[in-house]
Amino acid sequence: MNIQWYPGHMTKAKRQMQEDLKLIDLIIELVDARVPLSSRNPDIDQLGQNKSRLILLNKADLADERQNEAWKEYFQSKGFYVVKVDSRSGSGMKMIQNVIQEACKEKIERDRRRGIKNRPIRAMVAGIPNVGKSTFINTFAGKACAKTGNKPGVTKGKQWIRLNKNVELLDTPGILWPKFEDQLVGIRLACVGSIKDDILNIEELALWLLEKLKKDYPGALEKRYGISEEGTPLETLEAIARARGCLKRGEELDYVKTSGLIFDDFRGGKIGRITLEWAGQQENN
Ligand SMILES: Nc1nc2c(ncn2[C@@H]2O[C@H](COP(=O)(O)OP(=O)(O)OP(=O)(O)O)[C@@H](O)[C@H]2O)c(=O)[nH]1
Ligand SMILES: [Mg+2]
Repeated sequence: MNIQWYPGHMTKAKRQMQEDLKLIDLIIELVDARVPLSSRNPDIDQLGQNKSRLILLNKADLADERQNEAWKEYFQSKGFYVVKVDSRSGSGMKMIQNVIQEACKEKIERDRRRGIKNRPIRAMVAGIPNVGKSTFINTFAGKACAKTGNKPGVTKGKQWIRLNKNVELLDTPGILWPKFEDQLVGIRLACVGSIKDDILNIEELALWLLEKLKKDYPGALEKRYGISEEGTPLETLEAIARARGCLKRGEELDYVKTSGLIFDDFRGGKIGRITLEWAGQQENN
């Protein structure tokens, strides 16, 4: 399967982010909990040197809870602070305030030693497209936030959102790109809906997902569609088509329609809480 994906403005966005990073203490990096490595940008660790780092496993509500825990440990072992969140419901938000203070304790201490009082922590939200940056900012900042306007002495036009007296958020999220040269990364991102459907072959993608689900989450398809999971991925796709009456004129099975239905269900969490990339098991992914 060949996923062609040419994001525009990539260099420009990276340069913009490099500029923005000069203004901040902390990077809040959102990853998709269902594909925590594939949804990261390979440059961010290098770009983010010398910054405090917080990884949010976003869309944790759609991912396998056992894997959420495993990924949390994985990233913690690499030196990141980590919080599992559901930005839509707001679950996990309360914890973040405390974790931010903890992640920036060196900066707070440095300020204290220099006699600087109450300088807020400045944070930036970063992540690949569709990972939930806007949803997170809206939920986290909530109604209580106020835009603090342009700050004198700082690059013109930058808006800061004051979350409370301790934290300010740069209001333009840093948009990054995943490692789209890697086919499997592309496939996983397409499955979770981070790459537009119309640039890939949805039937091939559905067959990949069905095989994956049967291997890693046996019984999930059976439960959702009342079908047997025996047989090839194609046979499973056909069984789902029949179970859901996805037919073209003349009783022919409609593979495209069936594939679309499977992805709607998968992305909406209706097949269960599923993680497509398991921590510490590269060979299984
Ligand atoms: N279930 C679930 N859905 C989420 C969560 N966070 C975001 N979403 C959904 O994911 C989709 C993308 O969210 P956005 O906030 O627009 O993502 P973004 O990163 O700002 O996207 P771009 O601006 O395109 O880069 C929306 O449909 C959100 O409702 C979450 O924690 N759980
Ligand atoms: Mg957005």
